[in-house]
Amino acid sequence: MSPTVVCSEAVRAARDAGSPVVALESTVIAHGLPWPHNLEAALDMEAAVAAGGATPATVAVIDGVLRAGLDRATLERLARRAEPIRKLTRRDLGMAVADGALGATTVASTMLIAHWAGIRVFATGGIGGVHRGAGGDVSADLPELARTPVAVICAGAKAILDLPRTLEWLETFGVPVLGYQTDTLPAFFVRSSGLAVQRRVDSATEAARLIHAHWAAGLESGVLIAVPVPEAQAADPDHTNAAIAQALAEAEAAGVHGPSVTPFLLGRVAEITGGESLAANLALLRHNAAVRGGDCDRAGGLMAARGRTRSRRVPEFL
Ligand code: PSU
Ligand code: MN
Repeated sequence: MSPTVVCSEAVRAARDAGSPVVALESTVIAHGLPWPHNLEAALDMEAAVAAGGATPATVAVIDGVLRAGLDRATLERLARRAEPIRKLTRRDLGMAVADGALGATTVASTMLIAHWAGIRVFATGGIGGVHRGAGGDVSADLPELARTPVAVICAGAKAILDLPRTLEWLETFGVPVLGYQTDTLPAFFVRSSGLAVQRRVDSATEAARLIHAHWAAGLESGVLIAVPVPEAQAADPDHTNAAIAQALAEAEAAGVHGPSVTPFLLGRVAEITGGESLAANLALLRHNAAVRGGDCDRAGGLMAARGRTRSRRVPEFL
């Protein structure tokens, strides 16, 4: 039995009609971006998904209830941060429900809740991964990708991370990494990390076919579809790398650790680059929701599989 996820009327109707739904996360709203850009990004992503013909389902835990599909007032509540908002990953969900807490969901917990709600596709910015250095900080996003069958459209892993080790981790744990119109893993604010993806796809139809094949073979992991930031808003790699180095040194000096690391680094990189990284971040979020949400819909196949997600095995939809 899956736990109860309360879907909005629009999400429930779309899901029951077998029409496309694309999940969106809320940590990026509550912890990843500054006000008011965060609200704007949340609304833009929803609008982009809708423009592609799919129904957006932003995921969060609202007063202890797991929700897929939020109204505008709730998005604004998460964006304004007038009250404490937890950053919830897999381990935190039970406690958030027990406490009736307000919490934003990361890539990991959004995948999980999307899966429980029967949603197969999720668009976000950058996934978490293996952090740099010897501290052993590995985002819970990675093991979630290894165990939960949701396709995650992203701009690769956040550039503040150790990207080669993140890619190795995904390989070890069986998560396919598709490059959307690219041969290399995007590096979030910039278009390429220089690291080869497992496989390039040039259309959503091709991506959908491979994702189906993965699940049809009985594999139950997620799949990454990595989309480079649009050229016009890509950040300068030298600025970005210098800002990341400075932010990492500051985090170390200030003893920042645990779930605070990622919000701290993203915030400092945005400040140090004078908003250049922020512009790239906003652009890639919108782009991932727009291009891919619509394309997955037109590709059709991924969505056709969605109704079956509540059974753990998805063998017969090819
Ligand atoms: N990408 C962004 N901004 C963010 C995040 C990703 O552009 O705020 C969030 C996602 O929710 C991701 C989380 O799951 O950061 C990873 O945090 P951690 O490294 O603590 O696992
Ligand atoms: Mn961490």
